[in-house]
Amino acid sequence: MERAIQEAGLSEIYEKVLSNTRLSAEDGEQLYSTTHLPALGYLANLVRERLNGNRAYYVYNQHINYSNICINLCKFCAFGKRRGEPGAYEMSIEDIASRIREKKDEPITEVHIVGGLNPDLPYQYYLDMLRAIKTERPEVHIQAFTCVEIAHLARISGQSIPKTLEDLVEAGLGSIPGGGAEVFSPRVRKEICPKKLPGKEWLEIARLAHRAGIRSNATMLYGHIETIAERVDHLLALRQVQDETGGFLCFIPLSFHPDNTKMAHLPPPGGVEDLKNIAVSRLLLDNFSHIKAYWIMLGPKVAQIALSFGADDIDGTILGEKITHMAGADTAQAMTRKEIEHIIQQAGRIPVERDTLYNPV
Ligand code: V47
Repeated sequence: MERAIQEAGLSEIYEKVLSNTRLSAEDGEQLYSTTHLPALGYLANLVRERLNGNRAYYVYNQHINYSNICINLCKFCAFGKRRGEPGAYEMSIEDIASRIREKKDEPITEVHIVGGLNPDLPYQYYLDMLRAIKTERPEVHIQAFTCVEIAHLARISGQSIPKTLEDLVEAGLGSIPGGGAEVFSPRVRKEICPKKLPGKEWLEIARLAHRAGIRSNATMLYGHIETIAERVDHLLALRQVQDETGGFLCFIPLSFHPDNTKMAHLPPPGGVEDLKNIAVSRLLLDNFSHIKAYWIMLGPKVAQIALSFGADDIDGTILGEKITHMAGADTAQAMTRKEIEHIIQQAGRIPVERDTLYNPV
């Protein structure tokens, strides 16, 4: 492999990886630009195995997308709808409680909740949702509301972000999912999600959550109009916050699904782009313990290969996801524990069931 690394012009980066030296923005751009995929994967895998050995994590989780009615209507999103539009929906607290009840016999440890910015739902709805889930399943960890939703909740409650977070934790919030980050670049946001919370504010909410002791995830939506430099800036902005707080649990590159969106004319990113984003994020985000290959978006086959390109986590059973499926994902709605363990073992890794905070279950 050293010969391949040399031929790829990646020897200096290889030396840095071996000596655990932080990579620069220029290194990041060079890694994204390489066409030598095996050399890139080899470098990322060195870091992956240094941090996580041969383990590949998964979580037994259930997804709830409580409403798709949204005031942002981002161009890349097929999930968000206006009220009254065909397909628009809003779950009642009882609907949500009954979804939790339906799965009570399954050993779920995490409930993952993301929704649109619904202008009609009151602040109390979100607190009631958390409490209702905790009443049904007191032991479950609730990972809910992206930084974008947290900003919306602070706005409708008329409170500060820290006070809003305090209320949510008191009602049962355990941690915050990584969505809404998209690409932080103002140029990209202006084009694809002009109404969404600016990137700087997303980062500030993550910081405030971490300071309040709430862990969160981070994502990047790639494969649309963003440049390589904008991807690298995004990753380095996350690395900076992680240096300050250490509060991010994992990073998840999200592969753009164009179907049924206002950007449906764009081709979806291919498998090479998917693997590059896993590998480069593993190499640049030296202070993140985990990189997740989100199988719902990558498909189980690419997710499985990603376990040798830097990823050490494959998300989980994911009962009931809607956001990716409305944008044309042809993956299943869920995987069983047996299926997940099988694809991990086939990749030569050891499956480890984890809870949300990466403690082995
Ligand atoms: O912010 C929306 C993305 C995110 C599309 O924290 C799309 O473990 C691709 O938060 N193509 C929400 N992506 C989902 C989310 C999430 C998902 C998986 C794991 C975690 C975690 C969090 O989904 C949005 C947006 O970036 N998204 N539409 C689309 N067409």
